[in-house]
Amino acid sequence: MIVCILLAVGIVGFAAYFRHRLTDGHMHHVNIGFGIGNTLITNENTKGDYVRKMMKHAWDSYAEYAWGADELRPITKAGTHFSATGGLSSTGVTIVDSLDTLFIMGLMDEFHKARQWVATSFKFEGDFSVSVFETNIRIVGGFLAAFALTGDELFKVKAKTVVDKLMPAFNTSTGIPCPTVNIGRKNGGQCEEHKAVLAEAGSLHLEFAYLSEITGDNAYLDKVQIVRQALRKLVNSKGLYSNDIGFKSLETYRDEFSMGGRGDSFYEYLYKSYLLSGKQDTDALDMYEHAIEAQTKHLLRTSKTGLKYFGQIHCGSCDVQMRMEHLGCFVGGTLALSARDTKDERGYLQLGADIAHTCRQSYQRTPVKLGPDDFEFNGGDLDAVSGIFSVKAHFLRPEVVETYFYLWRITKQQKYRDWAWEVVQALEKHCHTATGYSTIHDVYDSNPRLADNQPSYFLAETLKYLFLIFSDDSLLPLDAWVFNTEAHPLPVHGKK
Ligand code: DMJ
Repeated sequence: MIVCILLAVGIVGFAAYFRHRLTDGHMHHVNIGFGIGNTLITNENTKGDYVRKMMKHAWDSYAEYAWGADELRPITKAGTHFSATGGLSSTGVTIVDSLDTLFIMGLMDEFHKARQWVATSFKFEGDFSVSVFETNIRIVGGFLAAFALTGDELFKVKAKTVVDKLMPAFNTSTGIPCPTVNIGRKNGGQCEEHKAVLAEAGSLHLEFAYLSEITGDNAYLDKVQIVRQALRKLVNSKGLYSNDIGFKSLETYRDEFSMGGRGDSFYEYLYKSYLLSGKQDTDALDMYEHAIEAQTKHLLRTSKTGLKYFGQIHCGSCDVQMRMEHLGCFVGGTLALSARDTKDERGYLQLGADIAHTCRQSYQRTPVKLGPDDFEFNGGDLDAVSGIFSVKAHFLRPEVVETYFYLWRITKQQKYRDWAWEVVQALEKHCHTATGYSTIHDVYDSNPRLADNQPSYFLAETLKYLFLIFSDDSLLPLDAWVFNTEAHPLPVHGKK
């Protein structure tokens, strides 16, 4: 009886809370799937609430010391500039990247302050070049998710304004965009680079497709369809895609293959484009399955101690290097998410779980219980630890907790929540400062030096995935929302 009363009070309170949130200010009601099972919002003692406090601390510190700058330097207590999205001036990347996390966590005062800044101070103009990829995943993705969650037209307008300035990058002979574009010049200026990067060219589809959907203008989708068809032609006889590709002519510059940086989100976007389209885009699924099959055949290795990982190839005649990057850990989640749409559901799911296990080992085998940026597999006790040429820093990246998130949602095995909580504790112990969270120099140092950077993706992705792991599945259900590679949720076609 008491339980029923408490439950009823909780449901009413919870519903009222979100009715208030979703109808506040410029927003109209949008169903983002909050369910009555989600008690995290009102229960102060939960792990989800704890993660929300981490977000508030990261955000408040940014707001106090770096407001309007791209990212916070928590030790210097100053703002820093991220040239990939803003040339010489800042575009408030942390603000735009954080909008949806603030909203999802119910940090509404902070969200409204961020919205106000977007309305009055966000500028994307000047005679400078930006990275098409970084601008797309962080700024465009941030605005689009904010629009999808709130229905606030301001965010749609901002997303369109930014993408329209990226469009000249696609005026190449292949349709593959120039990696950077001068946003101050009508024709985009001279494209100075000679080559493009697979992950960058291949990680535009979700945002451009959704922008076409909400504006009714197919110009955006058309561009990325052309990119897809061009990339498709670059596959080699083994079914592998090189990370170094041409955009002036269809060619590959170097046989570099990996699931890590420079390749990673190309694979992620193939599957997620299928998902976002409401499973209409079967071309994307087909390319994804073939690409995973080829990567599995030619790059997947099992270490002597039984850890599975995707190795890397750096030249045509080179052997597979026995190393993996933190960035490549995302694939455990994508494999798990995609499993049921593939011809080998059990195989994909198992491999996703194996990658999660390997990536956790890279965290477990350090004194600080946070993983290095890359690690090697040399046999015996040296598996999944950094070598002499590895980057031993921890950059507050999301990929490992991202994989825990998908595996938790899909398998419901408690260990993924436990592993995520281990990460929370390690972050608190080693990266928490009085003024935000900091990357650290060396995860093999039990008292690591702080590296003085709080990347925007820590707020956009790492904290969001951690929060969602401890939330109910009805908060952004995976059959209705697709997360872009910066963890910005976009609604599945036909579900909203
Ligand atoms: C993020 O900006 C995105 O996840 C991107 O796809 C690659 N890596 C960073 C964070 O590690």
